[in-house]
Amino acid sequence: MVFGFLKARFEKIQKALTKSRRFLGDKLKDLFKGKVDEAKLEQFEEILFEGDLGVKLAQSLTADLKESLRGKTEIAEEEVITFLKNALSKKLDFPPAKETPSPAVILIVGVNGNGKTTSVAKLGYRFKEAGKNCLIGAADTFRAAAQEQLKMWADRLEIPLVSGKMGSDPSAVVFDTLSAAKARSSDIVIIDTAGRLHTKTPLMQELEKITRTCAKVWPGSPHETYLVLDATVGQNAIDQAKVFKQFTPVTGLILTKLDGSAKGGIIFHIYSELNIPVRFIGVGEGMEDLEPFDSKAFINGLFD
Ligand SMILES: Nc1nc2c(ncn2[C@@H]2O[C@H](COP(=O)(O)OP(=O)(O)O)[C@@H](O)[C@H]2O)c(=O)[nH]1
Ligand SMILES: [Mg+2]
Repeated sequence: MVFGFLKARFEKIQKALTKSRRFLGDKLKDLFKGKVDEAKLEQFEEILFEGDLGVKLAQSLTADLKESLRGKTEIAEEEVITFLKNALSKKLDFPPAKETPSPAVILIVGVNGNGKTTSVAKLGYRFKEAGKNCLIGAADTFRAAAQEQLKMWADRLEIPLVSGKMGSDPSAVVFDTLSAAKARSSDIVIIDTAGRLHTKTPLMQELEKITRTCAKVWPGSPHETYLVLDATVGQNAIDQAKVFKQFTPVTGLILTKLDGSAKGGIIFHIYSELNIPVRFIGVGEGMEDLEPFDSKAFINGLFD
């Protein structure tokens, strides 16, 4: 039973990584058929770079591979893959996620269209399945469509929702949500926020106010602030994360749309640049399509 569940999870991740695998694992396997020479090592670096691992990481992994070859001219492709799997898992050496405390407030932030609202719904589904009493706060008061979308999800999931008037101060919605959560003794509160361009300072300051409001109404909250990044945008995700990190303490990342992305390698680049752990990955549009990030399953999925 447990084994069947793990297998299903593994297959889901495997499937979501199909495009990324074609871009990385499959290319490397092809490259290392036959003799190894300098040109191949250069191509190795190029493939890593094109696989969105970033220049620095591509260079250092290539140097490490050279070192481990030590003049050998033949190497089985499996050896290169094993080398790379080990080297990559060392690059994601962040501590595994602790179980979310209960009660807890989870704040969801990120750029428009990255998948915040969908991730709120997916998290709600997960926690509800785990028997938690959830409450969702609709602090995206910017677009009517956003509120409707979240309401639709909340209705489907049968999770209560607190929202505010269109155009009202999102911090006021946060205040109402946390007050309601206390009154109803909710276990998990998930707060959706408006998409903000990381380049617009006033919007980023609004985020600071939201975080402050959380702490005022519920000391110690938000317990988690997840930044939602879209895996299909590559390098730009790193620029976004850098700015968000300045305005709010980001405790983890949700990397969405891996199912449609060839840029799964971005995870290594993001962590090497920002030191923020990836906590969940989005592998589809449905409420069940969110998986806790497991570096081993992820790395295997990139190659096998
Ligand atoms: N394929 C895929 N689509 C996703 C994923 N997460 C979100 N989406 C889609 O991305 C679009 C934008 O998502 P939304 O949650 O509205 O983004 P928001 O603006 O950040 O709230 C929607 O069409 C979602 O269905 C994912 O993991 N995989
Ligand atoms: Mg939204």
